[in-house]
Amino acid sequence: MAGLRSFLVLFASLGALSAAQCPYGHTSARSESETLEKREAPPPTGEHFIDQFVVNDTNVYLTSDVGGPMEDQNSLVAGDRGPTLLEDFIFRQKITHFDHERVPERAVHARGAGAHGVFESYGDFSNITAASFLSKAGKKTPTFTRFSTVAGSRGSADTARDVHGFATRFYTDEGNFDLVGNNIPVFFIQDAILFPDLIHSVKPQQDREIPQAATAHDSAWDFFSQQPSCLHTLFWAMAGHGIVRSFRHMDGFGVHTYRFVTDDGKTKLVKFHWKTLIGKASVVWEEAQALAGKNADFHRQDLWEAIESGHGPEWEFGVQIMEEDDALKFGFDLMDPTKIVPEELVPVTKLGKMTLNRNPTNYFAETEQVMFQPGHIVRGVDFSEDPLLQGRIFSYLDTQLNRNGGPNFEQLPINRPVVPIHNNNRDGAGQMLVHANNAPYSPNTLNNGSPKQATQAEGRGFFTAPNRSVSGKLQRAVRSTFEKDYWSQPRLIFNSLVEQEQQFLINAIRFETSHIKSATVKTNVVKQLNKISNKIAKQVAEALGMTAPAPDSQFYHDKVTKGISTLGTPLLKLAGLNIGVLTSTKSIDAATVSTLKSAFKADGVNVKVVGESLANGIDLTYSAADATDFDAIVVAAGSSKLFDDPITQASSLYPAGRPNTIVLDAYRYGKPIAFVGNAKAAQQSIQIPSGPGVYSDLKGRFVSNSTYGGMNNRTREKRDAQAEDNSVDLA
Ligand code: HDD
Repeated sequence: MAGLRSFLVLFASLGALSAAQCPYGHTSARSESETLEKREAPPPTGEHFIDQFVVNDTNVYLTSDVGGPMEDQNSLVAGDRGPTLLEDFIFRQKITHFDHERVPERAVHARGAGAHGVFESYGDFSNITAASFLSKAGKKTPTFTRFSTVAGSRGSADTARDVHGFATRFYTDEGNFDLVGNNIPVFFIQDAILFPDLIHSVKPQQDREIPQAATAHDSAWDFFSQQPSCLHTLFWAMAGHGIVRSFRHMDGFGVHTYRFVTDDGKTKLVKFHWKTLIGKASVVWEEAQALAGKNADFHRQDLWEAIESGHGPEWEFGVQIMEEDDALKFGFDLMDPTKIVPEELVPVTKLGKMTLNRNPTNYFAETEQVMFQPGHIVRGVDFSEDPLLQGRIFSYLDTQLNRNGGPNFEQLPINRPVVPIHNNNRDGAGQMLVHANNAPYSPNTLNNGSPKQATQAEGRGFFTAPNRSVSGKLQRAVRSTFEKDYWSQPRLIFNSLVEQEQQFLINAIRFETSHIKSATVKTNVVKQLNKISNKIAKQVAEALGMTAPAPDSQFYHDKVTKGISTLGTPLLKLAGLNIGVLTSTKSIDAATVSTLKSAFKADGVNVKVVGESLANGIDLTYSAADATDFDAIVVAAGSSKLFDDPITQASSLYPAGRPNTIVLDAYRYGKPIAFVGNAKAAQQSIQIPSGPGVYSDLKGRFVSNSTYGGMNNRTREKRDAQAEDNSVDLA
């Protein structure tokens, strides 16, 4: 079985506070000096800060909302056959609460999943930032991260092609810092005032609310082709970054340029990065579409299961650091969120690591009620003049007032910081605190001037970078320093993809634009694409039945950059991936199933064994199993009869041809497939050609005869060299 594990190596190369510590300090009086001191983060182990709010319903009586024990299974009615009485407060309370269970979903990023985690600093970075969570090697800070798609509503499918949200809150010992980013390092537009236009264009058509969670329609591409700043983000989304294998398999970006500020006020311009430690991976479009019907919760489930199995995803957190004077040095304005700074020019300095290690206890209380804001920043981090960021600082608070019906949502368990809150904000719907200070204003003498003003020099107050200054006349226009070249960087992205990904990207645009009805929009799209690449424009035009345009070469170039390709980057870990072993219940025993599973366990790989029935330790029946359940498939010895003839050999326990369909779909979705022992006959009978990612049995051993579907040549060479050592003995 040791050999079995080595198959995985080959596959890899393919591709808390206690009650006394209440955050608001209202259960234990704190001395002034205590609250003004620098505070330590809550202990990273032991009780989680959210635990103090968790309700335990074990072995208790049901009560009303105001505490009296009662029964609530029958409403109070008059006589045997009479109507329900208005007096029935139990009925009214239960139904009223139910009627108000929903809050407005997020205007964008409505569909998402979240998890708690911990961030650990790699060092003392006080030379670049005063942020306390980066002040010491090994310092741990609790986090909560929510991943999302953008356009779809709350019930839409996870695998819709879309930009993915990657929002993380650091519960630091100096307050909450939210990094509300995406898995794509750029954004569609340069000015927040265009956000409603962008979102109205990508959301479903106004009259029939179709299509859901999709940009394959006229208005989206009308906007994209009229607003060419969209093209760069669009190219990332049309490549694999729009259809990720899981949230774990994607990087994250702060997108905007921010500032780091030191205690003495020195500033640097920074761009934030999250780099996945599992490796980037995406699915192919055919599988994403199948998943949208077969398992709309695919990403949510993957995240949940990875954390439950102890293989919580990890990311390294880093920054590209640039000087204030460098703002225009790279050929564009660093305040322009439609541009990346290639890592060849400014490498990413790694600052720490985040591990997600705890699933929410209650989806609504935590994931739905978490209110991220780009405006939640801490001492040591400051904004930049990026007009998109400036607008976001307003929008999130505004939309959250709408979602929560008042300003006290920051007091909800998932939103409150892990440090005490002292200020003169008062009252409002849902106020949860009992403020004792009778002088809720500053300056005051009646409460000895407290809460005191914390400044840069005293009380470790937040401060805006002293270097920031502006001058000039008021204007309503695109900034003169914003590059008018919207095409060179999308071309850079395209050039940096491996060949198969380039074709996937073109196919994605072909799919989307084939849904456009307006001839004008189609023409405009092809014109824009032609400014990026004539090859792309030609291939799209061909699918649309249009004449291919002549090259418009002003922005053509051959440069490439790293960090863009998904298929060209080997996976770094296998944890949480699923292998399906197709077998026959008749030819396998429970001991073999169990040995198979434990052989993969050390790598965190789940093995699901598929058979005709659930006897002998089989996990899934052929009726229930689907290619989308697995990242790789092993057609095991003993199963070959199931593949011989879908009609005559089909078991009455599953629909005719089902095993064949699973293997064929896996092949179409680019998953590695291995045929073991006498299953080689199955490969012949279902006519899967040997080639990239298809492994066949040679002398009882597996040898790679090529690569994971979609691998590029560079990694293929390396992998083929490893093949001899990666033989597997499964038969
Ligand atoms: Fe936004 C939510 C990311 C531009 C307005 N945005 C939201 C979320 C993410 C982002 C990840 C979901 C947070 C969560 O999980 O709760 N948004 C971005 C990024 C942007 C961006 C990376 C550009 C760099 N957003 C942007 C602009 C505006 C908004 C320009 C408005 C002017 N975004 C919103 C919002 C949302 C939101 C409507 C919906 C729910 C919420 O804020 O709390 O206000």
